[in-house]
Amino acid sequence: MQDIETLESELLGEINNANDLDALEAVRISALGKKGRVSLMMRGLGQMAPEERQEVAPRLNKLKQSVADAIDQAKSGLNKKAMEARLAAETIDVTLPSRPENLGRIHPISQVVDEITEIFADMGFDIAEGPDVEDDFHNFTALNIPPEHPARQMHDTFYLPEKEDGSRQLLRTHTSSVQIRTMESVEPPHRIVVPGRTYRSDSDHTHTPMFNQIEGLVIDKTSHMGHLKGILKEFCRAYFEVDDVEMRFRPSYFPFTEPSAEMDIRCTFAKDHIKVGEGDDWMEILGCGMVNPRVLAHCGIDPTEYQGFAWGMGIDRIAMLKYGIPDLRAFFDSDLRWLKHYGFVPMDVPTLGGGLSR
Ligand code: 2U9
Repeated sequence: MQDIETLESELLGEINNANDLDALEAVRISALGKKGRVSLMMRGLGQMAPEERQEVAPRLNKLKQSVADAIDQAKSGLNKKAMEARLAAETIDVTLPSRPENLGRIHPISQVVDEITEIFADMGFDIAEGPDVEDDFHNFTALNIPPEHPARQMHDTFYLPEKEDGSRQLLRTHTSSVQIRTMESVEPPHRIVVPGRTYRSDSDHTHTPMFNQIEGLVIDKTSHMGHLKGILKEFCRAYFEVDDVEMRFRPSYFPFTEPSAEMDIRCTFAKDHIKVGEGDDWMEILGCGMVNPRVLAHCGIDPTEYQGFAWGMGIDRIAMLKYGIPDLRAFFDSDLRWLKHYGFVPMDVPTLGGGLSR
């Protein structure tokens, strides 16, 4: 029988020299496996005289234990080394610049919606959304547009097929139905902006059957036209990225607001885009007014306790104005060359601090 101490130092040497987990496993099998060198020596105990066995057995057990411990220790060392090598090979340098050119482009309408909602969110407004398919009550009646009202014809509504009960759903003609839904379901005060798609059966070079609007609503106990003007001025300054904008309010009529006004801003029309805040021209950008008390009553709000204002504007036109986009219909053509030219890089998220448009 081989000398136990010599075998131990041989095996510990082999364990020490195993460079990877496979080599270590081979050493383990050759030492402690069924036909391994240590196992064979243990099997030899059976042939020994009792006195000899008493002397050799504890030494063999010690050998087995020390080899098993050394293998365990080597194994955890090799595992650690393997993990370190993997971590080094798979490291991602998060400080490297991104490659936004591969991420496509943000459509100018989405960019402008992000810009406008950022401006109003910064003033403390919530963003509200609602369904494109509406019922008559939320799109018309609640907004003080009863069935025989001429505004119903003006809206050139798209209707869905008649239901069994004779009612017909429709594609919302403005996003105002979302303010109605908010007032029905949430207790006042309200301070919301509502971006969304709207639909009217109208198509020429300045109208598309689907267009985008953004509307705002403020309802509490003391809100008045002065607050409305202040909010809209701040909006124009931020959106057009100018220090000051002169505004002009002209009396107007909408069934859902009383009094109502249309707002113009001072500008000059340059060759392919406009300059806001200077010049001799005026451009209408939105309609607004104090919410008609009848509208509040339709939503279960007591008009003797609450009051407020609302405004609405078309997004497509103000996107064209800001970014010098000449043709409205190109917005909806899905032409990749157009999108590459007029679209925005995804990483340039508009923020008031970082700049809305760069
Ligand atoms: C509620 C009460 C009042 C929203 C308003 C306008 C005036 C307006 C047009 C602008 C251009 C629509 O896209 S456009 O054709 N909108 O002039 N919108 S006041 O008033 C509301 C909305 C909701 C409950």
